[in-house]
Amino acid sequence: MERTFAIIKPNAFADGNSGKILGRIYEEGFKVVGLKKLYMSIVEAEGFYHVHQEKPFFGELTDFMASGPCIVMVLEAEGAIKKWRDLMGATNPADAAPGTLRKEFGQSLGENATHGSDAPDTAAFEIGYFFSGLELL
Ligand code: 3AN
Repeated sequence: MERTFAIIKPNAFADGNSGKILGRIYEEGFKVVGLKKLYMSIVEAEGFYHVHQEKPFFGELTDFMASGPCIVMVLEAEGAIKKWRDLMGATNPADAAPGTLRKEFGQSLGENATHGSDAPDTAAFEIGYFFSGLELL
């Protein structure tokens, strides 16, 4: 079993799509090991996305992630990292395949509805950034 870190981003939360996204998560067979709503500060968003700090879109990205509440989750499944990224679809909703979450709930490259870890080391960092061990029992 593998764990990955996922976010229902502020646009999807504000649009009232959290329930539909969670429904898809359960339908696809993930176990929801951790889940909480939070309202990230800019500093928290900058720390979370530190790998992108040199990118031109860093300010836009961190402003957006701190623009409203989101839901952070730890999902467990066999091959969870790839399985969740497959369910999310391509980063840009315009390129995402039909039936994927970003196609259905994303508005733009920035406001693309969901986040998912891209590798085991980033999953470990991202899970530990938002969840303590006690919250994942
Ligand atoms: P992914 O989340 O699919 O792994 P990355 O790692 O390329 O995508 O980008 C991290 C986040 O930064 C994405 N979730 C996306 O919302 C945002 N992003 C990427 N490129 C841009 C861009 N050109 N303008 C605004 N936001 C962007």
